[in-house]
Amino acid sequence: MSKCIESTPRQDGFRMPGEFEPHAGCWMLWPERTDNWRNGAKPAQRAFAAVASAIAQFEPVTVGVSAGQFLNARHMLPAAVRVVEMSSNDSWMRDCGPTFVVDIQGSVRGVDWDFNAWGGLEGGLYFPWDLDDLVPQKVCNIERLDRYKAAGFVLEGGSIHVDGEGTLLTTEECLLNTNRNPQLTREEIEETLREYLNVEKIIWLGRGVYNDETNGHVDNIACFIRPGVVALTWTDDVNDPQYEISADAYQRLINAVDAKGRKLEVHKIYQPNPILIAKEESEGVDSVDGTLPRNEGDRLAGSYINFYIANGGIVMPTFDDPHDQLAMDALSQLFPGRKVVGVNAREILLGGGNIHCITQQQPRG
Ligand code: KQY
Repeated sequence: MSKCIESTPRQDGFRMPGEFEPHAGCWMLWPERTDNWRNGAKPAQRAFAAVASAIAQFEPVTVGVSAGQFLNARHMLPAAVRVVEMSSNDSWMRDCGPTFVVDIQGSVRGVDWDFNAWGGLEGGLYFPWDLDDLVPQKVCNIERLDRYKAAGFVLEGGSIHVDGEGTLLTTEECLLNTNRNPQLTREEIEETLREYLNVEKIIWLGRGVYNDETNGHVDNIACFIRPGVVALTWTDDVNDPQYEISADAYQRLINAVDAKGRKLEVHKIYQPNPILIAKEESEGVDSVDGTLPRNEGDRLAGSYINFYIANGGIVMPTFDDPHDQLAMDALSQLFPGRKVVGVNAREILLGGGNIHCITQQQPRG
């Protein structure tokens, strides 16, 4: 049975675990909309399949797919990956999917936020988003998990990271944006996060990665490696627009203490060289009013921070860039005991996000 619960996770003793805690598996959605993914979404589907295969080495993966794409997805994905029919407006499970919470007995429940496609009618990335908004309910039904509905509160999973010990990392650019919860003050937003994720301390960064179309999701700029340890995207190039953003984030992080009163250890991960949309990439996307244009020469929000932490593994984006190996080496050192696997993620980046944005971990509980 899967029911909608009226109370909050905090009231019931549930908390959001860190991504580095054990997983029951990983959820994804299948890309197909041709106004976001070039060339009929075929290159993106190959990239999503590569991500699903990489994660499936470490833990069970389920991919939700439309009826029309079921057979194609089943064919392109390895047999170990479970494919379930699930309609959605696009394929960003991190953002439209449920956030899972656990209690001390090992029970797992979902949190179902309101989703408005990264800003609704004020700069959102597409309309409608009604099918995406149903994804948490569908996932919880399939898993027979009870669900908390955070009604009236807009949030995407990529806009938060937690350490599982009471600390949450987010950005002002996204959570305080007037296109998310304009009726709420910063304090009320913090209070809602405390209730639904059972955190104590919220560490606010300023902005996310330069040109990130999500209004600066934290999962592209910084993340917890484990409690007390954070990775941050970085450049030493003072002329790069990312420099000032990362420098500000660094200052905020080294001056913060977490919920347990610890100072944070901050590791800089050098970003890839600027990644620009090529002519043929731009031309492969259907131009549709109300969706973000993909113009030749526009800079994409490339970052190595957008990786997925699996049981015993890290699945990280690579870009055929000289910094790929540096980032891989850094993550290998930061995650001893996990095997780091790189997946070329340019096709995912062209759609506006990366590996973390298309995945959602379900904790083991
Ligand atoms: O989390 C993300 N980065 C999702 C971006 C959505 C892009 C839609 N075109």
